Amino acid sequence: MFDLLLRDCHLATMVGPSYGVVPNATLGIKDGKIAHIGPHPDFDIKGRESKLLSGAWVTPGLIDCHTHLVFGATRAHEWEMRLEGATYEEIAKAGGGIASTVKATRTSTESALVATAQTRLDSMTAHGTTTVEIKSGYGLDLDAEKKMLRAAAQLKGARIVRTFLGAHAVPPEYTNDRESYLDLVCDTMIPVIAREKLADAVDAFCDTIGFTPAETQRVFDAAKKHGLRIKLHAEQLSDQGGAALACRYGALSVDHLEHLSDAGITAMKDSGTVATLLPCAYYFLRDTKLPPVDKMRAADIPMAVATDCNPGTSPATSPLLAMNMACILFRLTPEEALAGMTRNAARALGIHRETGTIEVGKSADLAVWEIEEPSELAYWMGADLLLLRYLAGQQI
Ligand code: DI6
Ligand code: FE
Repeated sequence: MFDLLLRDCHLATMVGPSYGVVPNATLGIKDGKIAHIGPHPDFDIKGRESKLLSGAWVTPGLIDCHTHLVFGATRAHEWEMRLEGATYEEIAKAGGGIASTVKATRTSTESALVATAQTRLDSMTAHGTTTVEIKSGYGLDLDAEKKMLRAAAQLKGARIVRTFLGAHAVPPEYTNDRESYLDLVCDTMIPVIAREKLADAVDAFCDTIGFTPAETQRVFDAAKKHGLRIKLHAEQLSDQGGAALACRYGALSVDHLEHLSDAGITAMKDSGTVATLLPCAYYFLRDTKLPPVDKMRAADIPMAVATDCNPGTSPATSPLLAMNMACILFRLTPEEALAGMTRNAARALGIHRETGTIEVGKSADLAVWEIEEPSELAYWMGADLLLLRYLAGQQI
């Protein structure tokens, strides 16, 4: 006896080619897990509860594997400045950019951070997200970083995976002493975050307005020493060789990658590290340097797609919009875009044994859609296609 049966649906399992489609299916859920995949109708199968989906499509719940969802205030005024010609780097150098969000985040209460992030998360989940990764990195001191990570854990309606991004920017009080800020990140913050289990992974921003490869390496050494996984903002605004560096440390993912070089591709090939593409940030910055998607595909590098939701470069919440942009701007196929928001996003978070595909034994994290074929998930722009969402077998 199953706890729940989803009957008369089509499955895009994302296992195998062509979306891993199982047409006319019955899906059985028990103890929060996918327990049965079979044909419809199937009169022998019994469930405590049964839902007739009348030909709707079921996919794995969407996984947004790169966001900065918790932050103090929007930066709409800077965006207006950029519309009038200022660049992201210019604004950052003039004390705006990440630094202005740091100010707002430090002065926000934890409950205010929870409330504003919850509103954004609600808009993500309304478009099918069941797992969201959330980075710190707007606190940049131990208390404010911990406040952000605690706020992230209080959000409701999705599985939350937390990443410590203390090396996002050098905070204003350390402008003339970067070395001491890195000491603080590596010798104080990372050990505390690891001990108090406030994050699963450590990320850094390796770029001209972020941290050098040598500084990034220090952060990675500290993460490794304290048993935390590694991710990296790499090759977003310039080529620093960050992807190759992260691969040497067995990173879960390297993210952005617009400026990834051939050497970076070679380093990523067969490394197991996922390439996370963030087309909404590319769009919002009016970037023109495309990530080398053809070369990634040729090298069989798994590609994930995420919103990068943040106040400066990507005020995006819809996973479906990110998929659309991945297709239109980066020329992913709709199937690659969906794999990027499910199977490969799970790998980018190291949770692929639990979620990311529809397979017996995995958590019943599912999205049910009112569409005729799975490519429509990347095709519509801003449509409300979601009918139902399940997290570990519970409708939410
Ligand atoms: N790259 C990004 O796109 C975000 N962080 C990063 O390192 C932007 C963060 C911000 O501008 O607030
Ligand atoms: Fe980011």
